[in-house]
Amino acid sequence: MWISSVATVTGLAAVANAQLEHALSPPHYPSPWMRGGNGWQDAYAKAQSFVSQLTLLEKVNLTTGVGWEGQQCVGNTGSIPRLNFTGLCLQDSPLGIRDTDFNSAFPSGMNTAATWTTRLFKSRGNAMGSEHRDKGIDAQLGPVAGPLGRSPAAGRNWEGFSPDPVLTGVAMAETIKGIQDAGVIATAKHYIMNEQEHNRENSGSILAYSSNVDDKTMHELYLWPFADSVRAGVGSVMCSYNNINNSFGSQNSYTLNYLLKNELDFQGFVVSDWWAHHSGVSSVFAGLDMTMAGDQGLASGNTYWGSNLTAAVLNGTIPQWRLDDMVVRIMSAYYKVGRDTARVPINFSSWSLNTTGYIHPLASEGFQTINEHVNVQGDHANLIREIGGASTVLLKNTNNALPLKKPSSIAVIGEDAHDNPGGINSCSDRGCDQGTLAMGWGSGTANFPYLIAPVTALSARAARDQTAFTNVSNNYDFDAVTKAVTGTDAAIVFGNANSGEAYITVDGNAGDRNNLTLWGNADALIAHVASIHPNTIVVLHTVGAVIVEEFKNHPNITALLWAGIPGQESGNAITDILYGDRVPSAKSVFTWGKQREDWGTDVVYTPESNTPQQPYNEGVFIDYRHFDAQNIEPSYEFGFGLSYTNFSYSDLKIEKQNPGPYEPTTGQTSSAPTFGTIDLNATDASFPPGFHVVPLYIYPYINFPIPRNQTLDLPAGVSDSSPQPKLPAGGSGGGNRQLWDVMYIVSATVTNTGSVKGTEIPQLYICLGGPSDPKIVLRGFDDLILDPNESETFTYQVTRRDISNWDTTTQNWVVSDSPKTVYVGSSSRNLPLQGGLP
Ligand SMILES: *[C@@H]1O[C@H](CO)[C@@H](O)[C@H](O)[C@H]1NC(C)=O
Ligand SMILES: *[C@@H]1O[C@H](CO)[C@@H](O)[C@H](O)[C@H]1NC(C)=O
Ligand SMILES: *[C@@H]1O[C@H](CO)[C@@H](O)[C@H](O)[C@H]1NC(C)=O
Ligand SMILES: *[C@@H]1O[C@H](CO)[C@@H](O)[C@H](O)[C@H]1NC(C)=O
Ligand SMILES: *[C@@H]1O[C@H](CO)[C@@H](O)[C@H](O)[C@H]1NC(C)=O
Ligand SMILES: *[C@@H]1O[C@H](CO)[C@@H](O)[C@H](O)[C@H]1NC(C)=O
Ligand SMILES: *[C@@H]1O[C@H](CO)[C@@H](O)[C@H](O)[C@H]1NC(C)=O
Ligand SMILES: *[C@@H]1O[C@H](CO)[C@@H](O)[C@H](O)[C@H]1NC(C)=O
Ligand SMILES: *[C@@H]1O[C@H](CO)[C@@H](O)[C@H](O)[C@H]1NC(C)=O
Ligand SMILES: *[C@@H]1O[C@H](CO)[C@@H](O)[C@H](O)[C@H]1NC(C)=O
Ligand SMILES: *[C@@H]1O[C@H](CO)[C@@H](O)[C@H](O)[C@H]1NC(C)=O
Ligand SMILES: CC(=O)N[C@H]1CO[C@H](CO)[C@@H](O)[C@@H]1O
Repeated sequence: MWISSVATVTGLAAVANAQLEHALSPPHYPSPWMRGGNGWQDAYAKAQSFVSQLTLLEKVNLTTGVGWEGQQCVGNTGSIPRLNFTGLCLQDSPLGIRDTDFNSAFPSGMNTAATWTTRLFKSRGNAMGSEHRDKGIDAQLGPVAGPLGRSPAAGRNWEGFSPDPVLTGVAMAETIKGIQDAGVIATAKHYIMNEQEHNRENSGSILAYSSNVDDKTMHELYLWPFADSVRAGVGSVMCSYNNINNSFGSQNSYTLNYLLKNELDFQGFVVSDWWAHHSGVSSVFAGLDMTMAGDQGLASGNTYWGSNLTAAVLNGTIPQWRLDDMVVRIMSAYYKVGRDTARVPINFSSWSLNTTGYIHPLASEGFQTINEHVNVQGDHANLIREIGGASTVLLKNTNNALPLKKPSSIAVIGEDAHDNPGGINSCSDRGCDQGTLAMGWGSGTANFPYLIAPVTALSARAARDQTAFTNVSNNYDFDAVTKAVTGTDAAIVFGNANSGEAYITVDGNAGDRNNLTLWGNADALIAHVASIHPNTIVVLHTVGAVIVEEFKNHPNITALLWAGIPGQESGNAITDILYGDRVPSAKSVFTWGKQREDWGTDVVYTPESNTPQQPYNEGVFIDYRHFDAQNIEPSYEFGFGLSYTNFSYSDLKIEKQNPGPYEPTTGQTSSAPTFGTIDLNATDASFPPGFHVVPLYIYPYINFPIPRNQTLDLPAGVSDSSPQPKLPAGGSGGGNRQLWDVMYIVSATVTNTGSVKGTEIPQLYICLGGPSDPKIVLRGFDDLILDPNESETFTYQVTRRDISNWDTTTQNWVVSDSPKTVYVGSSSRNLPLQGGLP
């Protein structure tokens, strides 16, 4: 395996210009070494002096996980006892700390995006970061921009933000800044095109699928939010399980070396997804810097790196400069976010909520205190409730059904309004669909400290108002439902649709959803209530789009709300909205099709061969770009959402700026530096005398003969440490810095024409004008809080990047000659203002 994967990489070099069906990834070597630019200078200097004192074994220790359940965290690197440096702790998840207690369960990424509020993106990041910091975690494994959301049924879309790359990019950047301001390394993942769960990993003779995408689509869609992440200074990027052009994410020299480390000038470290690692030497050269969980397979006891990496340096196959670059990137991320001052010892264990247990759980060794039950929640409940409400999209509201005004009676119907009878955390990694849905399932989860079910908050509110209250949790007992709703002022029906990560199957759904309808008979339940009650209010807790065309058109369904998966304050958040204590302001972050076929892209459930190919033939046309291009009318469009007030748009102004011409980055890097000297005497790399070996634990020591004269068919240039050319589109974090030159300042007046105070999300779209461009693409947005009759100016600075296309020949961004139009309005299909960009 070690050798054959090297050969695989080499084999890829031979083929070029293949079609997408079996596209191959071009080789790109050597792996760019860190240079310490773009706000990384201080961290780089500190990392250099730290790394310069390390021995070979100590350096290898920082690159390699100790193996599954080797230590307290979900991922742990080796340590440096000589310097009293404990190993790095990497911990899930993107919505709160996984596998511990006294933590918060935040709203999903998708909900957060639906607020379209950068302040909330960053506050959530900062709150999550501080919780991770106070449990002793070095790196939070989030946020997520892969999956982006190519297919609505894909299982992990909710962990990320939106299929729109700009909305996701802004959310990534703000979340990263929030996490890292709290003194914790953020990890942008899963890089890249990890767009479905089925066949994401090798299984028997069937390889993980290959996402095959053309260069233009890569830049204009999937890479875009990762560029924003790098620009925001993200410390770490996690590669994905899948292949990209038939080369694994963990050893794809084109995506890692060329795109991420060269063009985007990424200065932090690349970590593998857990066991997404498939080779030793070739992954090192392809740009991977840290392997997780460290073992080759779950609890396999052996590793591609660790002692194998030590051997590969000792036998001269891997040059010192490359190992040093891996370690200096890891330590630079550590210093950049201030881990040297923010760090507290790890005070929890992923593997047990008990106070005492094994520090090395796999080996059942080291019984001690493992969990101090540190309460890290602070006042985050308020923020969680605010985001929950601010992310609830009001899709339909007829006859002023909402907000509720002290109704004399209400009925709350549906299992999704009620507690999970087994308990809030009874399903491991939330792998079930019982009771109210406030989180999907998989590794992207956290334990709930508590979960306010809608029935709890709504019944409390009813008691306060002296409103008669009935409820039914059973989705199948229509007689009880009929009895409960009859004669009430309003019947509020809850339904959900769930999804998650592939390693858990729920009701036959192996991560990805099998369908786009509601779960557990909820569609029939809603139809039943609507057939007998003239004021049926429907609330959906779903992980993405579901088919709602019938609800939309049903005369008795007076209101329809999407509440997403809002986290621990779910019931309070929806009550705030239903009663008007918070005026809805959220906008849908995805398109609602009328039928599954409308999206044009879908999950592939059954591989067509042992090397499943996923050609992204649709190019940049996913979600609204596809609906617009094909003139498909959705149930609700991207960016749509109602309020309890109304807004008008006027007075579009476009001011052209003159930033000067775009200059491609030129010149060369310095040659690869090394830090300190390493001892190449193999005898010194063996286990020290008397060393206690923890069983199945991954170490850097050699206890086998070092292979020295194997035939390695390595691609050209892998070891080249001489100065390398910079890329025209590169040179700065996220790409050429002139891409952020302001070309136009666009402004518009937004007025609250209704009678209550509310927040409007003005959205700015651009038509790039070329024959192969989408009708419009989102570029900017804001959240304006307006009193009745109040007006405010929405301003957006259109950058060069905003009006550019990727040119595959020059490998750079270009502003085409096509006439460009800017649009401003309240959704992707309600754009009252437009003007040409001169
Ligand atoms: C994948 O192959 C396509 C078609 O040859 C090419 O345009 C694209 O740049 C390749 N991408 C990667 C990541 O290898
Ligand atoms: C490598 O890390 C392991 C696990 O933390 C530790 O036991 C070992 O002493 C470290 N080795 C060196 C050379 O620091
Ligand atoms: C080692 O680190 C721990 C935790 O940071 C600290 O309590 C201890 O004093 C340090 N020991 C030495 C010898 O520096
Ligand atoms: C080194 O890698 C080879 C090939 O994958 C593997 O068989 C071996 O177990 C590894 N060695 C160690 C010590 O993990
Ligand atoms: C050096 O060691 C590595 C790790 O065991 C091995 O994969 C590689 O083939 C060796 N190189 C040579 C030239 O034998
Ligand atoms: C937690 O403690 C209980 C009671 O001592 C024990 O039965 C259980 O196995 C422990 N759980 C873990 C994960 O160690
Ligand atoms: C109404 O809600 C309460 C609180 O969750 C629950 O205990 C009760 O079973 C529900 N009633 C019905 C009929 O489902
Ligand atoms: C869709 O899937 C859910 C969850 O497995 C299931 O409850 C529902 O019945 C399915 N819908 C249809 C129409 O089959
Ligand atoms: C609406 O509800 C009323 C009962 O109030 C019922 O008679 C009517 O059939 C319902 N309409 C539809 C379209 O189901
Ligand atoms: C390698 O190290 C061992 C033990 O430290 C020592 O005995 C031996 O002489 C060294 N070999 C060389 C070539 O320096
Ligand atoms: C190196 O190769 C030679 C033959 O080319 C062989 O005799 C020798 O055993 C090999 N040495 C090692 C350490 O594999
Ligand atoms: C054992 C240990 O170091 N526990 C730490 C747990 O976290 C708290 C607060 O974050 C620290 O103060 C403790 O030192």
